[in-house]
Order: sequence, then C-alpha cells, then structure tokens
Amino acid sequence: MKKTFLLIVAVLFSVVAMAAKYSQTTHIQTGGKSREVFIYVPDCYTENRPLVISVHGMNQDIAYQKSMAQWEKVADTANFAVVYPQSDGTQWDINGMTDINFMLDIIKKMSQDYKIDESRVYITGFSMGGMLTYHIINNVADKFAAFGPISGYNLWGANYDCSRPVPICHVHGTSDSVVNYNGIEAIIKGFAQKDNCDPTPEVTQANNICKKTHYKNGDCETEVILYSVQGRDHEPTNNGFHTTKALWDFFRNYTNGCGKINATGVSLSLSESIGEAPATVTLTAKATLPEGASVKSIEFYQGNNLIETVTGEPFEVSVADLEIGKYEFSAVMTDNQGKTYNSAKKSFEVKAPQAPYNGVASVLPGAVEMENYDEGGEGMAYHDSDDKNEGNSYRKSEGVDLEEFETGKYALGWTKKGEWVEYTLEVKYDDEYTWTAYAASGSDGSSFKLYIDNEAISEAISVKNSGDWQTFREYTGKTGELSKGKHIFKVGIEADYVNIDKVEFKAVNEHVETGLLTVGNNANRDGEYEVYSLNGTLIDVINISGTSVEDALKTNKFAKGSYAIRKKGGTRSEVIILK
Ligand SMILES: [Ca+2]
Ligand SMILES: [Ca+2]
Ligand SMILES: [Ca+2]
Repeated sequence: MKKTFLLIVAVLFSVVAMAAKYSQTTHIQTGGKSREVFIYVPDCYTENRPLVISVHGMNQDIAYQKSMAQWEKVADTANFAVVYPQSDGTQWDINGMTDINFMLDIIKKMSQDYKIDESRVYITGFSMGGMLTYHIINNVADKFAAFGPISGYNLWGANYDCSRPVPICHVHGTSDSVVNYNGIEAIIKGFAQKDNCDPTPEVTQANNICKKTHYKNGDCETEVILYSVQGRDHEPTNNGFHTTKALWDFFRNYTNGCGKINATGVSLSLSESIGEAPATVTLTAKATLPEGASVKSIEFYQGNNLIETVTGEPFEVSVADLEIGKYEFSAVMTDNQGKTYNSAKKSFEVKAPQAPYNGVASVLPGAVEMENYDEGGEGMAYHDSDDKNEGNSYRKSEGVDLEEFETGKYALGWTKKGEWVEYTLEVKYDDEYTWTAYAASGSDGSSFKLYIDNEAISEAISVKNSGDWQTFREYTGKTGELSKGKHIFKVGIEADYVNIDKVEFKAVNEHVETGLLTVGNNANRDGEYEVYSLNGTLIDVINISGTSVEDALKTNKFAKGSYAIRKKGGTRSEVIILK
C-alpha cells in the first residue's frame, strides 16, 4: 500500500515537473542565420510575464548550461519564460554586435510568441556568457531589466559606460582557476559608483560559504551585489550556494525603467548629477505604497533644510541658482496614516562653467589642438577613465592623458572607449567646413567620432594601425552648415587606443575679411563705407553697391587724391588712390 502510494506520488511529480507550455530546442533567425535556442515556457505561464536568458560558457552548450543552472524549476513556481541560446561556434561575440543582436531577436521572438513583458527581460551567463552579459550592459543596457554575470567579466579591463543605472548581481567562486576572482570586487565597486550607490557596501554572509557584498541606494533604487562563493572553482553550479535562486531573488525586483517593483517607500531622482554654476536641478519623488495607503505629503530637503512640502502630483521641485559645490538632497514621504518613509540621499555637484582653455577659443577656420581642451574638469569639459594624466605633460593635474610626441607638440593618448574631450570654438564664417584629423595608433581596432554641439559630424572613424603612436595619418570629412559664433566641438572615443594630435578645419567657401576691399573675390564688398582723409578725419560715409570703389568715390564727387576707406563696423582700412 505504502509502495503504491509512493509510486503514484512519483508519477504525479514527474508529470508536474514535465508539464510545460513549451519545452524544446528550436531556431531563431538572426543576422541572416538560423540560431539554436532552447525555450522553456512553464505550464503556469500567463501573458505579460518576465523572460530570463541564460547563456553558456566558451566551448559549452545549451544542454550543460540547462543542467547546471536549472532555471526551469524557478520558472515553474515564479511564472516566467526561459531561453538558453547556443553560441555560433565555440565562442560568443563579446566585441561586436552579432550576439547582442541575437539576444534582441530572442526578445522579439518571445514577445511575438508568448507576449513576454519586454520591460522585464533578465540576462545571466556563465564565464564567457558573463563576459557577454557585461558587453550587453555596455551596449544595450536599456533592453534588459537586470544582469546576472557568473564567473565572467571583461579580462581586458572594465568599462562602466552604460545608458542607465544597471542592477547587477554577480556570482564568482573565490578559487576560480580560469577567470580569476581578483579584479571582480573592483569592477562591482565601479558599477556601484556608476549607479550612484552608497559608497560603502553592506557586507554579510549569505550562507556559511558565501559572502554577500551589497551596494544599495543607487539611482532608480538600483543595487549591485557580489556573491563571493568561498572555495568554488570555475563552475556554474548551484551546489553550496544556489546561484539561480539568488539571481531570481535579485532580478524580480527590477524592470528596465526607473525604480524597483513594489518596494514600499519613496525614491528620489535628480534631473542631473552634475551641473554648471549657477545650476538648476529638478528633484522628482516616486512613492510606492501598499494597497489602501496613499500619500499625504512629500517633503524635499537640501541637506537638513526643508525646500518645500508637496501634497499632490507631481511630486517635483526645482532648485535654482546653485553655486559651485556639492549638494545632498533627500525626500521624506508621509502616508495617510502618518507613517513616514525616507528616500536615499542623492548628491549633486555644481562645477565651474565650461570655458575655453586660458580663455581662448579655437578659431575656425583653423586647427583645434587636442591638448587645448576646455576648462571645467571631469564630467564637464571631458571624461577620462581616471584622474591621472598618463603622459604627465602639458596639463599635468587633469585626467586627460596627453603625450609630448615632439618637443612642444602634444597629442591626446591613452584613450579608452567612452572617453571624450570638448573644445569651445569661435566660428568666423557661416559656412560648411572640411576637417582633417591627425590620428595615430600602435594597435588595431581603435576608433573615434566627432561632434559639434552634440550632433555627430562623422561616423565612427576606424583608425588603422600606423605602426607606432607618433605616426599621424589624416582622416577627413565635412561638417554641415555651421553658423558664425560659439560652438562646442567634441571628440568621443569609440574604441580604445587612438592618439590624436589635432583636427584642422577649412571653410568650404572663400571669405573676405570684414572691412578689407581688395582681398579675395570681393563677393562681400557691398555695403556702407567710411571715407577718411589720410590724416584720419572722417569725410563721408558712402554706399558701395555693384560698382568698384573708385567709381563709388567718383559718383560721390570725391576729388582726385588718396583716401583711407573702411567698411562700417570693420576693423581694417585700406588706401585708395583716386586718379
Ligand atoms: Ca587619465
Ligand atoms: Ca584616458
Ligand atoms: Ca596637438
């Protein structure tokens, strides 16, 4: 009797475990190829639920990843879909867009077939799959809600460039013999900084073999977690510490929007984290309360000083005229039962306005020397990956890396993806300009891109390996129409390690200097002119229109002789001899 009962239970259990709306290998079209995936949609699945993509390591496959990660078990209870993708060959594309596009096509397909909630797509991967996860963070962070890299990070250096605050939960064995544990702590800290989390993490034991380093209170309530599994080697196992469950516990809090799902409390976001004096910043509070509760008021604070109490939507205040310095803002929400909730503190830094180096803008037409980037500092006039000048030349106290490649000649060097430098331009003529950039690289694959007033004036410019860092080659292009006056020129680094000496601009059309009559094609000579005697006395103001200067003087009945003539408002005069 007892045996029969056990047998029935076993049969029932296996039926339950196997039941799924869809559970098999299939193919998805991407980049002109048919790529293998395993899709799992649990029996309990309802529309508008999350998707987890679980990526295998190098030389591994779906079957192994599936057997180790076992996402189906969690999906069965938590109601979400799972996809295990297969690499094309033994590796993932962690430099280009091939596999990123594959992941995006998986999302599209799952959206069509199962109406997944596209705001709640989570990605996790082991080893090279973890590296792909970071590559995705750097390129399409907005398409995924949260990230779960396991035992993998970019071995050539971290890049914190991402389009939004990124929730990351990274799991790594401390005895990893393939992707060394050393290094991941700094990367996690870097992302916590990027997300604007509290600088000091909460460190606890997740269980007897796993340390949890938890950075909290980032922008949009973002958190970054590192689980360090003591003694674990390079394995995607759930033994000892259940990686998959830990990831789901983290993932389920996030959408790809701002703020956690259903976290009771109040969050504060700032319109900017850096401003230019006198700066204005807008504070927006978002309240999340249990059913039945409502917001009575939200108080906004600058340091300990109350700025304003707001009692209805929108919960928003603006603070203007902030001088140079660092500021801290927070919000306190009171609900209809008098219960209060504090937001995390948000910091705002006001810097000196961006200004040309030594007060002198680069004049167009002319050369923009890369070393003469604007004053204003990190985040304002430039972004560099650290605050050291690696070349220790020219502007030694700033983070931009400058190399003296010949005596008195400097080039931008040690460039990394995501870095940029800006230059104030004084454009002299309304015109289009051709440009020539002088770039060198001792390595392959670097590139940069040029902007004026934040609009691209070039594609990403691939720089050929010129053999060393001092052999500059010319790269050319053309701007659109530029108006006379002030503009901001920006050089952005698209891929590591290009050296740039300068960018020269030439106006497409010839231009006559204001006030000078005989230079150039005289196309712009028509106008009002002041006529002086040679001792400097103003005699008359005449109008020249479609005639020579001599004829205009004769028409105005000037006697034979010498006169100095200057265009009205011009700065240069010249002598005309009237015969
Ligand atoms: Ca630097
Ligand atoms: Ca640099
Ligand atoms: Ca230069």
